[in-house]
Amino acid sequence: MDALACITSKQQLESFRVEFLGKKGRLTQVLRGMGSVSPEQRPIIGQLANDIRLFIEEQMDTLLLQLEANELEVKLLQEKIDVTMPGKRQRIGKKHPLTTVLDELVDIFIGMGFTIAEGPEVELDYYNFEALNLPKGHPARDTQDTFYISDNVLLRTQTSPVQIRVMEKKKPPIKIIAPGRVYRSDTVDATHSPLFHQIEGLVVDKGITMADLKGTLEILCKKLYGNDTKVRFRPHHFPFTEPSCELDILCPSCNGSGCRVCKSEGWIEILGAGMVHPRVLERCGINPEIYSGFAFGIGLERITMRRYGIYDLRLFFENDLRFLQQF
Ligand code: 2NM
Repeated sequence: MDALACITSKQQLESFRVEFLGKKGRLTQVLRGMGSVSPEQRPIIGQLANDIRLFIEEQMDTLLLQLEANELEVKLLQEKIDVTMPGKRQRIGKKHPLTTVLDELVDIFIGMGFTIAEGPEVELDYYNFEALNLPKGHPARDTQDTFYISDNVLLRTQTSPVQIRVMEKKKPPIKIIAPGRVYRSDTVDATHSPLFHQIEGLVVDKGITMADLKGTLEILCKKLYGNDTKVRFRPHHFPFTEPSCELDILCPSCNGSGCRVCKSEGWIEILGAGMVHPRVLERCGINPEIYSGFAFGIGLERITMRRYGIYDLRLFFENDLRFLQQF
């Protein structure tokens, strides 16, 4: 009993068990010695040894429960937390301004029934140029502004290849936008970056005309800049559309009289567009005698810069928190 009273841990209790009840334990030794006890005394001593074993085991069980309770109490004391202490503040980030404007544009197009198409940023020369009516030797595919990976592989310079891939696979009606990163080998300055973002759109069906193009893009501008926005369509040239145009909005700052915002132009260029060239449709397996379509391309950076008065394109890509936290 004295030996039990000194025990303060489970390890000590285990040593005690080995010492008294183990294979070579003291009580076991007593039972082994039964051979030398007279037959009359054997049952008495056997009974006694058994009673002692039961008694020790009972005492050990009680002690074990007590030790475990003590252990838990110590643990609870050690792991006590003060729930009234102030927590660590979680800093929540913000959307990048390009993401904000992209999300807004995507919402507008979804509302007009467009779906979103995606494709590879590493493209084949065929999808980026050839299929878009830009044959080898065309000035727009000059190596000066295209990142070539090999003769036939490049970083896409616009998201039109996505639309070519969709037209190849899907029969009209087609009504998609293709947002994403595009790459051009420009020298970096306040208005040029080798990586920027475009949203191109494409609508192909029977009987699509320039009126659909004008209506759709005017509604886009009114949703983006307000219902009283004035638009104009200026003739332009793109190799993949015919006819082609650019869309301007009347400068909301000066109402057309000319100011710093519109650089004295009175109008602000928003996007390029046109009726998809019949040769482009044909190459994708769409019969231009039956179907027609319009397409457009919007530069995300330019729209975002104007929206927030950002004067240097490089700020978008530097990830400076002082810049990003302003929006
Ligand atoms: C623009 C301007 C005009 C355009 C054309 C096509 C396709 F694939 F249908 F031929 N996609 N996007 C297009 C037309 C893009 O960006 C200023």
